Amino acid sequence: NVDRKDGKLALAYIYVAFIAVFLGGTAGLLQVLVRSGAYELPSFLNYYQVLTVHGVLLGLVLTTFFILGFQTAAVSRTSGTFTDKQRTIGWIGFWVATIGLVAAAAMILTNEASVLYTFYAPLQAHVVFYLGLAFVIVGSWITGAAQIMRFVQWKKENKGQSSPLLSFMVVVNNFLWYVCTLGVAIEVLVQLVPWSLGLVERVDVLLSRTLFWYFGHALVYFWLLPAYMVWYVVIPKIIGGKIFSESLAKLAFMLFLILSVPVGIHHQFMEPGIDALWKFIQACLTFFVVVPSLMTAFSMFATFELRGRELGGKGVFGWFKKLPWNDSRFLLPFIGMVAFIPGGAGGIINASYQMNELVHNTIWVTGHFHLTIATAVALTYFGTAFWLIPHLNGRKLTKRANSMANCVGILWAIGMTIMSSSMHIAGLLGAPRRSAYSEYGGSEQAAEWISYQVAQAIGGSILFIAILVITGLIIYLAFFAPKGEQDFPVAEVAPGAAKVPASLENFKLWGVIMIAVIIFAYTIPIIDIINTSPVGSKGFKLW
Ligand code: HAS
Repeated sequence: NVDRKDGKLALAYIYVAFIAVFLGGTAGLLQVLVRSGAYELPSFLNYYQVLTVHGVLLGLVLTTFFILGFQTAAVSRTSGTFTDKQRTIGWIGFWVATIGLVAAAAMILTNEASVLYTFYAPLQAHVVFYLGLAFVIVGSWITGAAQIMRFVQWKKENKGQSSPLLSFMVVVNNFLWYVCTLGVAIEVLVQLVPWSLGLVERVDVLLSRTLFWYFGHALVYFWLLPAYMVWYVVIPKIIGGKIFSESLAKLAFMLFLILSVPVGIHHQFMEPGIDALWKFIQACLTFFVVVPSLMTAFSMFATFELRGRELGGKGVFGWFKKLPWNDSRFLLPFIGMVAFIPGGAGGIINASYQMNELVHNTIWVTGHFHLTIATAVALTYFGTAFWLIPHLNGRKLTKRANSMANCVGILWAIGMTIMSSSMHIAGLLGAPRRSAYSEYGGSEQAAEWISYQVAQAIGGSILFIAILVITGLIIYLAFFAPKGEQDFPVAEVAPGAAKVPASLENFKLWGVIMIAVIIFAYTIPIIDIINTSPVGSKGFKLW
């Protein structure tokens, strides 16, 4: 079990994450209603402010805070209780991140930072917004360090043994986070803060975007990997099965470590100023980073089929019926997995340069990330929180709460199918993302989008109902659920599995490969950007 003191730290993070779900979800409802044309925002709010609240709270706050909470619990469960020093470091990280969050939120609410969750130049925010985000990142580094310290202690105490899978995964995710956040930290400290303070007149927009996307794509895998932790380690236990292959899981995570960062330019295919060769190279690397997800799909199918057959499932699909469909701990992540199949396929379309020309900056992309982050990942987080919170605070996920949680999964599946499909279709018809309702001067093409925008509002409203149920459930599980024991499921490895090769545990080796691939993929594009920068002597230049 997770020690109660460690549990408090994990819970603090998770509660902040769910406050973000409620507020960010409300902003999402306003979003779809405005885009449908049926509703106008009150005069004290503007469209981009609401879009920023939505993106920052759900894309940055829910994720980062849930991940830090979940990972703290996961390390404590599988490597052992934190020492007092480690836990204190964890709490320092929590407070640094939370102070940063409050500062950044205050700026968004006062319309001083309506710069969207991607916040790169040329949109400019109040300096306090940037500093607030910097604090959130530094806070996450500090808590992440506490998790790594606990893992290192385990390694010292258990020399020569292969490390606990869940803790190993947490450490990989933290390393990924340290390396990718360096890009955004440089962007914020070297470009955005001096510019926002008026110390420099201009900043290079292309450099700002490139530094952001160096961080921004690895960010999506920082979100995804905790969901994969649940899929690989927790789900097999819930269905009564075993981990299909520990080596496969560890290899998949190491592949994410080396391939998640050097693909950021696939967000910039349509941008001038980056040579086609580097776009091509990063497109190829993007296709490589699909591989660990395909490995994950293979492993999950194998786990499900093996268990289903063990329970007597016959024929090609008989095993499928044997899975525990009434158990929300399984059902919600499972719906997430199903959504990730079209979500991942959409990602592959985005990454195919020529097709990116069709979909870039259309609402297709919004459809893509509502399947990936907002369904595959978010539903896994929700399904996990519903058992993790009672595990940490000594309560129980009751039968009724479990049924409510299943309702969340079903509402989410229905709402997201309607919303995301209409986003994908409208995107192919040319509807732009990040824009409020407009008839574009009576344009015939824009008229085609309106029915899909209404469908998005219907889907979005169903999702909002799900968010109300989630909020109610979290409050119930935090304060009112009956006291009891709720298990933190961790599966064992299948018997007869081969020993994990030592090279897969060698962080130095994979770290060196990671840095080498990043240097290869980014050095020349960045030198090119700086050398051809239009920002003259009056503005800021790196060298
Ligand atoms: Fe993406 C844009 C490419 C994955 C999130 N992506 C975005 C943005 C976000 C985002 C937020 O190349 C917008 C950023 C912005 O604001 O501008 N993405 C990819 C690729 C993948 C991918 C190649 N994205 C993700 C994940 C995200 C995420 C994961 C969040 C968590 N994405 C792009 C590109 C763009 C982009 C371009 C830029 C577009 C533009 O022009 O602006 C891959 O990693 C996907 C691989 C996934 C798979 C699926 C494996 C399936 C599994 C489930 C198995 C199911 C089971 C259940 C076992 C290959 C593991 C079976 C049961 C049954 C009954 C069937």
